[in-house]
Amino acid sequence: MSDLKERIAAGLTAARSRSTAYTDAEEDLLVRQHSPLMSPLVWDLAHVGNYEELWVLRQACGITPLRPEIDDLYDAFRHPRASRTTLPILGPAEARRYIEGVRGRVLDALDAIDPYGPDPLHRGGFVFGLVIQHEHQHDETMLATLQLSGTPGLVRDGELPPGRPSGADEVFVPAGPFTMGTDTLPWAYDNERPAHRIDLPGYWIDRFPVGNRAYADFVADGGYDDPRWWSPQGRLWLQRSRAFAPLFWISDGGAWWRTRFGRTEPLPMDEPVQHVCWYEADAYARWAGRRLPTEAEWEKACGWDPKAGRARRYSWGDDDPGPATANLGHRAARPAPLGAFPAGAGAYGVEQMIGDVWEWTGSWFLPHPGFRSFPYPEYSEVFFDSRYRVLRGGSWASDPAVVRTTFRNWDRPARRQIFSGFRCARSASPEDSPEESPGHS
Ligand code: AVJ
Ligand code: FE
Repeated sequence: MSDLKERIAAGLTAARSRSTAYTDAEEDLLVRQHSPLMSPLVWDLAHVGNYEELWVLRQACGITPLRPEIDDLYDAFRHPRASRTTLPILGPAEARRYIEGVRGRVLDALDAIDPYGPDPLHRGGFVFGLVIQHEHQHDETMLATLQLSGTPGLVRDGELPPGRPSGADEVFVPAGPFTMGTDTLPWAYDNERPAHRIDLPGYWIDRFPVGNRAYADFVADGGYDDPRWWSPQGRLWLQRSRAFAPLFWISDGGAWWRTRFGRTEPLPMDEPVQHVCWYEADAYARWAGRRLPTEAEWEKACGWDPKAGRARRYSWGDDDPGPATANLGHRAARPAPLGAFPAGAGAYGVEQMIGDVWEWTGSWFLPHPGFRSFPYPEYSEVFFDSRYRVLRGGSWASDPAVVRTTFRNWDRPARRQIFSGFRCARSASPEDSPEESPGHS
């Protein structure tokens, strides 16, 4: 097998071993509705296999459907998440048999295809990249479901590097053009394309994500009770949700605790805040006299290399993520402390943009100029309706296959069961110059 085909086979196996680990549980845990926001885990499992059948076997290779009668059940647009336990979906044993049957045929298809031929689904292994990324995205969703269910056993205490002191610290990104998006990454989604020039005014952006300590100051300052900090929609969300702190925070009157996969532990003050929705991120930023970065500001700070005049695949360069550059792939079931990855810094000095927590941006999820839907409009295009905010950078729960400078995630602004945090930014004033920036490197 070619190198590319070997990499694809390894990617398929890695994604499947995650799905298997997250669904290696009692039947009841897999079929139950843990939250109206989430599917039962057994739905995600068979949906992953059904997507793989649909795209690799049927669309790319013209193979006759294995189980056409179940397509409707696993179409995410037909049935809302909250209704999926009421459908005649496959049980755990049958779901496992089905996805294994699909996978065997997919490996045969991999053998047979020509990744250098003209078919855009085959070229560069695109359709395999599509299903590998899709499975990893659902694996992260399954982790969020497991977190909501309080299931123990998913805390992995993998080693993470120590943090370093991190007071208020921001870096300056001078005015100038950069290239946003990509034309060349073979597995990039349609929404990351095409590459295009954007000229940004100068701005300041936090070196690190906002940490629990800083966020707890906002809470202690009455941030959740002060309408000044909240957008009109945010005020409505506050009233309806009765939120008083990030999801999974518990107050014992004096100190903060948090629950994580069924464990209760003191809130680690030096970790990035996670499980905040867009409204909370937006309110914090206003309280701090700042704002959320736009998506373009986030991407430029993350990946632009002004000396080379090109975008890097990750903030530190094009090398694959490693233990010293980012916290990805469920090494530990938590974000790393602030300052843990100096080797992962971008050209302007920002750190921890890749991994740890998804970062809310101030931008709606909209198409890049020149966008063309590929291979189907339901992946991205149907969400371009200004009801979804963009998140960037991936979380501790994201596999490296679904994280890069150009990768775009999106969600409703009220969602916070995802592994979401943020950092702040502010526009530069005319007298700001690169020389004055303490963080410019
Ligand atoms: C990009 C994470 C918003 O989970 O709805 C999964 C990814 N698309 N199956 C989602 C996705 C189709 C998507 N997000
Ligand atoms: Fe899906």
